[in-house]
Amino acid sequence: LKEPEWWKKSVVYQIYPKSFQDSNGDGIGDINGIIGHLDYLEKLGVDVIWLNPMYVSPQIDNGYDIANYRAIDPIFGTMEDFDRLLQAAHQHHLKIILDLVVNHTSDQHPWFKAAEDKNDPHHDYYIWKDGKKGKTPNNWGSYFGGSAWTYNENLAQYYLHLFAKQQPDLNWKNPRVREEVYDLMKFWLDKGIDGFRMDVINLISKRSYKDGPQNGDEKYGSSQPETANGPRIHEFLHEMNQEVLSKYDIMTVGEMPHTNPEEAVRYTQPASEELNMIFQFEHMGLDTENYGKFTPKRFKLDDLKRVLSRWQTELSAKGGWNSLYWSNHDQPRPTTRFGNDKQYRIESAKMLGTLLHMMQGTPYVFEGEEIGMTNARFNSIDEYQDLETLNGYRELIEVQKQTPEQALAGIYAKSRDNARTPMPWNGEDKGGFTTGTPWLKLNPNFKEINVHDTLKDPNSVFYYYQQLIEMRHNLAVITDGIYELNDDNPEMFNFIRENKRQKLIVQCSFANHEISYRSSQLRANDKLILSNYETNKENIFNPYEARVYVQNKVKNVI
Ligand code: TEU
Ligand code: CA
Repeated sequence: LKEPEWWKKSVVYQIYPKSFQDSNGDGIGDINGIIGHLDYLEKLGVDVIWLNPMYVSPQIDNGYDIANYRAIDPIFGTMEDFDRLLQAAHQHHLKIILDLVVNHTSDQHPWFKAAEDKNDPHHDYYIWKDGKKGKTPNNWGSYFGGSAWTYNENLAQYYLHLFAKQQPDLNWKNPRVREEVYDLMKFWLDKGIDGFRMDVINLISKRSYKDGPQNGDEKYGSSQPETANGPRIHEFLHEMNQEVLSKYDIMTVGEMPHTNPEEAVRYTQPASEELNMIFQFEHMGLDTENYGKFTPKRFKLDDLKRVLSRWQTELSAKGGWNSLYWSNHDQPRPTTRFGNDKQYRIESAKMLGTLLHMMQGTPYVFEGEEIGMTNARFNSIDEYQDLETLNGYRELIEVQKQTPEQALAGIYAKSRDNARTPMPWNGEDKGGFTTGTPWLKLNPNFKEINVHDTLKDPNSVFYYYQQLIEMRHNLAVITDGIYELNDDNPEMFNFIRENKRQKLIVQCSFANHEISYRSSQLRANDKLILSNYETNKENIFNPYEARVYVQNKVKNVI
C-alpha cells in the first residue's frame, strides 16, 4: 500500500498574525509573538501552519492588498524575524505555508503606480476599459459593495477590482504578469517555505466583461459567471505547476469560491498537475441568502449532510482531494453558526470537530477553534473594523432599509471580525494578547473562554482536538477509507469510513435535546473509541453528542 503524501495525513493550523500575539505592545500581532507559541501548536499536534499575509500592505483589506510581495510589513517585524520563525517552526516539526494573493495587488504597488501611464509596460499588468465617467464597462458589483470598476480621469479609463477599489485585478492574460508571479513564488520557496494557500485563485481567468445577473433588488450584477473557473484557469495553474510548484516538495491549496466537485476533481487530481486541494464554499453558503451575506437564514441539517457528503463521494473517490474546514478569517465561528454556543458550547465544538476530522481530506483548524471560541457580540458598528462589514452595514441600512438593530443582528451573525478578535491567551487584562490597545476589541467573553483556563481543564475542547489529531495520525482508515453517509435519523449526521482492515462508525447529534436512536451500523464487538460525553445510555444521545466506534476487520490490528 503506497504511503499517502505527507499533506494527506497533515492537520493545518491557520494563524491570523494580526490577532495571534502582540510582542511589542503596539496592539498588533506579530512574528515574534508567533514564535513564542510554537510549543502550544506542537502540543496541539498540528503539522502545518498557514500564515495569512504579512507582506508590505496599506492594510485596507488586512494584508490582502499587497504593495511589496518580497518584504515583511514592519507592523509584523522584519525578514530576519520571518527567517527565524521558519527555522523555529521546522525545529518544532511544523511546516509553514504562506498566503499567495495574486488575483490582485494593492493600488499602492509600484506596478499599479507605473500602470497609470498608458505607455508604461506595467499598464497592461491590470485590466483597463475605455469609457465615459459614470458609464461603467458593465454592471459588476465588488464583493465589498459598490461597483467593481473605478474611473481614472487622466486615462479616461476604468480599471477592474473584484474586491476593494484599492485592490486592482491583475491581467493574467499578460505573460509578463505570470512570469512576475512565478518569480515571487520562487523567492519564498527558495527560502524553504512548505507551500501556498492561493487567494481566490480561480478568479484569475476572466471569460468576458458582459453584464452579470442581478439578485433581488441589488443595484449591481454578479461578476461570478464571467470570472469564476474561467476558460484559461487550468492552463494557468498547470503552467504555474510546471514552472514552479513541481520543483519543490510542497503543498498547495487554492481558495475557490463558486466551485463544484466535478470542477474540483480537475483542479486536484494528480494527472492535472495543478494543485493538491481546494477550499470550496458550498457548506459556507447554506445559511446565506443569495443576494446578501449579512442576511442569514437558518440552514437545515439535511442540506449540510447532502453538501458535505457530496464533496466526500464526488471528489476523493475520483482521485481529487478535499480540504476540510468550518472556519477561517472570513467566516463566523462554528460553535455559533453550526452549534449551540449557549447551553452546549463545549459539546458543540467537540461534536463539530469530530464530524470534520473523521472525514476524508486535510483538516484546517482556525486559531481559537481549538478552544471553542464563539462569535463576538459587539454593541455598536463602531467596534467593527472589517471593510466588508462596514460597507455591508451601510448597505443594510441605506439600501435594504433595515433598522440598526436588524442590521447589527446580521453583522453579529456573519461579520468576518467574529474570527479576527485577538486570541485570548488568559483571562487577564486584554487576554494576554497585548500590553497595549488591541487593534480590534477582544471577544467580550474572553474571561470565560481563553487558552490558560482551557489548558487547565482535561475535558476541554483543546485536549479533545488533540485526540482527534492523534487519531488522524494513527488510523489509516481516516486517510484512505471510503465514506458512506448513514442517513437514518434527521437529527443525526452519521457516516462510516472503511478500508480493508478497519471500519469507523461516526455518529454526531445536532439535536438540542436527548434523542433515542438505534444505529443499524453497530455490531456487538464494535469498540467506542471517542465520545464527547461519558456515554452511559446505549441508544439515547445527549444534546450535541458525538461517538466514534471502530470495527477491526482483521485480527491483531491495533
Ligand atoms: O476571500 C475571498 C472571498 O471569497 C471572500 O470575499 C469571501 O467570499 C467573503 O469574505 C465571505 O464573506 C479572500 C480572502 O480570504 C479575504 O480575506 C480577502 O478579503 C479576499 O479574498 C480579497 O483578497
Ligand atoms: Ca506588535
